[in-house]
Amino acid sequence: MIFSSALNRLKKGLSRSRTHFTNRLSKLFTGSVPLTEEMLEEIEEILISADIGVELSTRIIDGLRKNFPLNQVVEMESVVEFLKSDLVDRMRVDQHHDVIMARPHVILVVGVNGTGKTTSIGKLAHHYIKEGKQVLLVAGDTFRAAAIEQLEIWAERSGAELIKKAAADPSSVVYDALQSAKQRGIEVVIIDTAGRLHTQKNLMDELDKIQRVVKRVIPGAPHETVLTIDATTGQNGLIQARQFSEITPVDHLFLTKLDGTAKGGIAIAIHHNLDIPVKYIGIGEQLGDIQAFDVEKYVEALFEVRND
Ligand SMILES: Nc1nc2c(ncn2[C@@H]2O[C@H](COP(=O)(O)OP(=O)(O)OP(=O)(O)O)[C@@H](O)[C@H]2O)c(=O)[nH]1
Ligand SMILES: [Mg+2]
Repeated sequence: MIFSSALNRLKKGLSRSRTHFTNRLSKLFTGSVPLTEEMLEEIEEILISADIGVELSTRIIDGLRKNFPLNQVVEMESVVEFLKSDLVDRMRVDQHHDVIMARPHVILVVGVNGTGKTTSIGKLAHHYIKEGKQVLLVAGDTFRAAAIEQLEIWAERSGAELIKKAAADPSSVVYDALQSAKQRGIEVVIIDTAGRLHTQKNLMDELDKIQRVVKRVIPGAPHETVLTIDATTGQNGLIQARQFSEITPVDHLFLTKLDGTAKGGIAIAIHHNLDIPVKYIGIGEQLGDIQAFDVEKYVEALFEVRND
């Protein structure tokens, strides 16, 4: 079978998760063995340890139990096929169409410190610029030292423009940037923000203020509020996503660092538990290491038996 290069890159990015899943499953299914209760428990354990979450893993195993009689010989491939289609069915949502209607289309990127906001903004800029769009980045992290320079580097790499303002209040930078984008007919504006925890009231208030300024300058904006979640933080990522989305409106997630975890199941857990779709995934530190989240491809890559 010929895979698209995007799928190959996704598989490479998810190679740790894949090894984790398939190695453990293959150990269970050596030779033709009848299915036992212990094997079902072990499969459940594999799912849980891959960050899919206890509740969902239990449901999946209940389904397996109904479909595969105990004490009968079962092939690993049929179990894997069952798991794949079960996961895909559970996570299928309306596919997001990447339609950009408004001009400027405003994307606000928020999240906890170090989860990959600035890097993901560089990747998003690259993605839109490849589509021929004009992209403006806004240095709305005026909090952390060197944050502006970091965004500047991503602007250069991707070919996006940048609006920054030294020692300014983030909402004032955002205001200036949006005015300028409006006047110049820029298509996509992506706003970087400082890392914050849901417990930091002053910083969460600041985010509110940014949202208000955006709305005031461009009614209907932000068109997307994206929350970055670091996949390597496992179930903590799920907690973060829940806490954050309770305080500020979040349209979808950018799940970062999936290349750095053996537990790729967190995408499934977040989808299942929070009903906030994962729109993008990050699978590396380079500009091109971004993919639109595609449930089928993702599950396929997660379970692919390694032969490389
Ligand atoms: N492997 C890998 N690393 C990533 C990915 N996305 C981001 N990183 C790394 O994660 C680290 C933090 O990324 P930043 O983009 O600075 O995160 P941030 O959320 O902007 O951080 P603050 O502004 O400090 O809150 C950097 O070392 C990035 O290279 C990814 O998809 N894969
Ligand atoms: Mg940053």
